[in-house]
Amino acid sequence: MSIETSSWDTLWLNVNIATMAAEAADYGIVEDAALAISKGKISWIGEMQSLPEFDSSSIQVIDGEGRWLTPGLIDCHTHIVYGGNRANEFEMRLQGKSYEEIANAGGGIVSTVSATRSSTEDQLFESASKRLLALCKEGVTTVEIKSGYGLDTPNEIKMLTVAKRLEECFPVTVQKTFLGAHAVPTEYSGNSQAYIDEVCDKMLPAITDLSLADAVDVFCENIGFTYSETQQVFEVAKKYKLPVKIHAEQLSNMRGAELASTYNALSADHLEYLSEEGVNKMKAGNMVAVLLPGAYYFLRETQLPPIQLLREEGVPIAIATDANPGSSPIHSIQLMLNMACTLFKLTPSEALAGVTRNAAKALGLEQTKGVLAVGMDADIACWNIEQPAQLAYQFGVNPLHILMKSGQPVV
Ligand code: DI6
Ligand code: FE
Repeated sequence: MSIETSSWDTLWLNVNIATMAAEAADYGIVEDAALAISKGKISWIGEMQSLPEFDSSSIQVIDGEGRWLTPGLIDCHTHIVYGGNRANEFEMRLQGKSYEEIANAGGGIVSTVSATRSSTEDQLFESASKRLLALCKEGVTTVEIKSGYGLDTPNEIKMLTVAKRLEECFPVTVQKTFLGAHAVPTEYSGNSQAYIDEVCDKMLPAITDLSLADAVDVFCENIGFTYSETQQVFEVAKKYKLPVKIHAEQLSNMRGAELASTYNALSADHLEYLSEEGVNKMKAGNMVAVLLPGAYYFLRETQLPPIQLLREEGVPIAIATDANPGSSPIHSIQLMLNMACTLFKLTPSEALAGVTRNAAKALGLEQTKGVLAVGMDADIACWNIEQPAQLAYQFGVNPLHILMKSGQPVV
């Protein structure tokens, strides 16, 4: 079979590749390999010895010198657009107050809502830029960003507009998620049903009109929204043909993941208190389990998600930062790789799949991202490592060598 090399515009030589292909064992390794790119898509992958003849005068050739390529990393659950910070609540928790107690006393999410409402779009853009830059520097090429600190129509629109601007200004794909049902704002205190009506009848339609959301999320929790309130939001999302996701079983078992499975949700996230029934429903619903070791760590949670059960049932596991000011003020995907292994006992290969292939699926992007294979987007990270397990094993020295977005090196 002759291979069409004339369309190639970029070629990596002398690399080892962790393709993360689903059908391959472990990392899907191709050693001593080359990878060609045509117009932002991967057009050839194989061993150096089977590389066809090519015209080097018209191709940008990059000698990888034995380094490793992986798919660009995907942080599939973040809240990086927000005003202020909650270091005071961190101190309160260290003095013995729980996350729930602080939330119930008027702190928590609603305190970030005040700071976000009083910030201008430019101020939010500037603070979120720093957080996004930290992620990109660690190899992230796709990020999900949630709203949920505006909690009224103009402020939710402001947050999602910032997320959209970030995509325009950074070499990163941004998936925008509407999380209007994150907390009950103070003006609706004690009347969560009226707030849910506002989310369903006003906010979601306005945001859909502006095409500002790729998905809809709900915080289903005793300090968030009930099973039936979550259901109401999901019904409206379904009407607008928006995929749903859920913050579920983080602090208690509300059967949120089960509910989400009946709406073909992309993912259920957190899941420390997920039951066996919940695991089975997630499997039946073809959902991704997004685990968030940063929140588990920062809240000093001790209840582990049912990892072995998820693994046995073949529910894909993704890992994300949950970067947010309250429960995970952590903007490091590399640290999450390490924590997924140390705290959740994932293998380094499972952890890497969690920020590549399975994270893509959690965002509905599995047709184009998360795996290095012919036809996929050329979002590629090149690492100064000797074996892929090093990505999860070490932390603090950034091994990223070159990051590529749609076939273009990122500066
Ligand atoms: N669960 C979380 O971990 C974040 N949101 C949520 O629903 C925390 C948000 C915050 O505390 O500001
Ligand atoms: Fe979250």
